[in-house]
Amino acid sequence: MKERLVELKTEALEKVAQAEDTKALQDVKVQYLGKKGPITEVLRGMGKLPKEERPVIGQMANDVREEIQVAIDEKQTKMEEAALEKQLQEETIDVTLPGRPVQTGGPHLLTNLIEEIEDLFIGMGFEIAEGPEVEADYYNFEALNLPKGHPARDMQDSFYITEEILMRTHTSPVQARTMEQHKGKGPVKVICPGKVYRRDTDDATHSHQFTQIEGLLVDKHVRMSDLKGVLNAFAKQMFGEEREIRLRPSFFPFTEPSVEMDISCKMCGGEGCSVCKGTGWIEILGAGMVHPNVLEMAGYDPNEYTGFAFGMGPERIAMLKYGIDDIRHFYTDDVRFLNQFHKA
Ligand code: 2NL
Repeated sequence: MKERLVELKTEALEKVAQAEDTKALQDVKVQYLGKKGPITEVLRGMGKLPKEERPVIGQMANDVREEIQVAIDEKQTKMEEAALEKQLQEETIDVTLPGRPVQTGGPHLLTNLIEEIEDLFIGMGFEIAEGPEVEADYYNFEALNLPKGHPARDMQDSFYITEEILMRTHTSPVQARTMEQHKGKGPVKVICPGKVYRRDTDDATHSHQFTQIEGLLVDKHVRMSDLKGVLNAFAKQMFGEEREIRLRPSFFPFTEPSVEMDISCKMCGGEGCSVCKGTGWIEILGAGMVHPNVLEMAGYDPNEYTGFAFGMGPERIAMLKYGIDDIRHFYTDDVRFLNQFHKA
């Protein structure tokens, strides 16, 4: 019986050593230490032994049982440790790896351009004024010397909401409101940036929604030369000290006289090229002396007060400045376009 027990022990320990996973180890345990296992069998057969041998064999069987159990437990612990070690190896995080780049947004190029223009005029003592995009017909047209039936307020060209309310077609109504608030007293010195709306079919040069910046100065003794001085300072700061301006006669219903301002072309230095279409000059904005009717409707005495006003299109200026060939780029939000104007 002793030999049998030694044999069982050797066999069992061999199998423990060979077990490659927990399942195999569990099988060894059931096979050798289970109720129907060979050691239990040895213990059962002890009745046939001489009395004095029973405790010796009993002790030996228990020792063998104990030894196998310890071997199984040790192996089990080793396996668990190995599994944990493997998992730790596999899940190691390399903290020195560079991070994934985060996509960051930023102000739209028109926002940046408008703020740049605002800053130049703030530097000359102007204030920023804003107003509603859904506007009364009165402020959008009537107060700007465009009475009902005037050919320049074509119903077909505006988004009307009711007969008296529309999407503003320019930012001039903000200035009309600002003048009204000053109750016939000067000075008024404002810059009005914002979105405007026209009923147009969108194409490379037209958009049903775009932006505008207008300026207005009303006070006693304001003259055309004041307008020219302010516009000249603006043009030089915005486009470069070497630029020259010229004013050409034009027409707007809300100014008299009216002018258009050109700046000398930087591309060709005035020689004539494709940007200036061979003229050496590029049109930048429209302006003029505020029409007496407009002053009067806002509550000013046109014999006492005069003013100048101007208006420009940030899209047009950006297109000239950056060589953008399609106005729709500003509004289709293609990041490949927008990112080119991302400031660091
Ligand atoms: C252009 C021309 C202009 C004005 C806008 C204005 C506003 C008031 C009174 C008089 Cl309240 N005038 N604004 C004057 C002249 C020209 O805009 O080409 N804009 C893109």
